[in-house]
Amino acid sequence: MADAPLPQRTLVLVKPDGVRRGHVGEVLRRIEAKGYTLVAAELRRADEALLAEHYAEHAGKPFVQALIDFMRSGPVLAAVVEGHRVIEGFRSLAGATDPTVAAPGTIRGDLARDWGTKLIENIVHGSDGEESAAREIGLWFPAL
Ligand code: IDP
Repeated sequence: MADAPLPQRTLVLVKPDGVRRGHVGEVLRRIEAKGYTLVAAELRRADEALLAEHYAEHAGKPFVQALIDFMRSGPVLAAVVEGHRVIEGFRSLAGATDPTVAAPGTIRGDLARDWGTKLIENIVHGSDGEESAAREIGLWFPAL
């Protein structure tokens, strides 16, 4: 008998704009409706050190401090989501980084817009590869 495929995990964050605007339930609903499994979920206030690590790949970019400040502006819902090809699948649910061009039907396309600020506020984060997923899950949920 063939081995069952190993489930994959990704880190999802509902960013402070998503929490403030009441979209936590809608984001989780879409994840579950798609058929993925929630492994952990917690409303958290992230500190500067965690966020600097989380966004280490953006260190030095002009928007990184504004991004960290925004991510500290209120609670975030951090979640670990599991399923075959979930990293790619959640990014597809999330849509393009820029909510103005994110396709309707996606989380960002349906729930976010450009507010004219320097920072792109786009409701959710999802890990962008297996290596970053493992690193980010280790940062946010060290006990998993
Ligand atoms: P992603 O979240 O779609 O993977 P990344 O390029 O990893 O996009 O960027 C991380 C986050 O940084 C984005 O979700 C967005 O909030 C913010 N961001 C990315 N590029 C820009 C930019 O050019 N200006 C302002 N904010 C940006």
